[in-house]
Amino acid sequence: MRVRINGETREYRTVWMEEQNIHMIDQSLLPHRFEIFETRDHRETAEAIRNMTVRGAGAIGVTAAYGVTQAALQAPEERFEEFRTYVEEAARSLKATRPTAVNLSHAVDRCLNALEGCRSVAEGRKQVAEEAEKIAEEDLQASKRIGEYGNSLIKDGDGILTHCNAGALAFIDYGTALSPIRFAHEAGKRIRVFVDETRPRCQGARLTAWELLQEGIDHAVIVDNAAGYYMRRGDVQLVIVGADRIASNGDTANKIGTYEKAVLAKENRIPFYVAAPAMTFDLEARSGEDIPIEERSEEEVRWVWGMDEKGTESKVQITPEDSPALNPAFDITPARYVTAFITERGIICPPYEGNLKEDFGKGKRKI
Ligand code: RUB
Repeated sequence: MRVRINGETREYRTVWMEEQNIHMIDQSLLPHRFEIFETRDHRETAEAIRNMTVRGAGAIGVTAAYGVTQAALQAPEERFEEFRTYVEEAARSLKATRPTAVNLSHAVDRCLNALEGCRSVAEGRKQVAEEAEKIAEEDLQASKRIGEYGNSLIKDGDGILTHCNAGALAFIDYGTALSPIRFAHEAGKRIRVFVDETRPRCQGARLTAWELLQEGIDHAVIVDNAAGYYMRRGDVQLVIVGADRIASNGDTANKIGTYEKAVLAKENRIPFYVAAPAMTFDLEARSGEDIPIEERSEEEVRWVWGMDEKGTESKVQITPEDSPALNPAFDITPARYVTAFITERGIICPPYEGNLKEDFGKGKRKI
């Protein structure tokens, strides 16, 4: 993605590996500071996923795959079976960091599956590292294809609403929901993006707005409760969101608040698209009921982080000291609200049960 800092423009991936270290854009500091965070081993990597230094379904999948690679490269064991046990242990802890986005467990399982048939530690290390790079490369190609397919749904002059951040930062580059928007912009279509702020962590206000600004795409941040107002006024022609896990019937888990945007879109006869690669489908989940929803700390609701007028970063409390809060990180949008899925294999329309092929959501469960 294009990043402009101090008058200089450079291309970055969200996450990449150099020797045994994983480098990632520190998403907890944006938009106020652009810094690269480095992890030196799989434990630090698991912590970076857990505390959301890196976040977004695709990005945490690739980061976890690199984390398994770190474990494979750094395993002290010399005998293959013990080496495998060490790597599986690390894989288990990486998988436990965030439960909803299935990309993470699919990516970890693919790296473990790469060990099948290996007979030496050296071979195991090579196979895991290659599989992780393959996942990163596939992510990149998938998001470009999603952009090309999704662009065909966007017309000159459209207003597009998006929720959370499903852009380059949520992937390796390009992203899912923002990829069609980027392609449409590059094709010269005049579009305007309505960016839901996405409380409590404000991935829309902080990350999506930052990305669109970097790309020079017309946008406005709106409070989460303003979406219906703009839909009803006729300012929004389509909604595109990403996904963290999609069940075989098309029920979709995405950032909390997605469900109500989908209901509002249907009420206002606005198409509601979910952009996601095959890796985000979990055909073993029969419906949304089978998708685990991550509950995060109530502190994220009670406190907000930002920059004051003097340019100092600070955290302020916005609730009474003793009020408890609830903080589900995702919700389920029933399939009947999803007009179509934009995937790297094309646009998939209902009925989803029949139209989602078995090879969606690859990653044979391993641990
Ligand atoms: C991110 C989120 C994004 C999806 C889509 O949640 O809900 O919309 O992950 O991402 P969080 P992708 O910020 O809690 O990780 O574009 O990677 O499919």
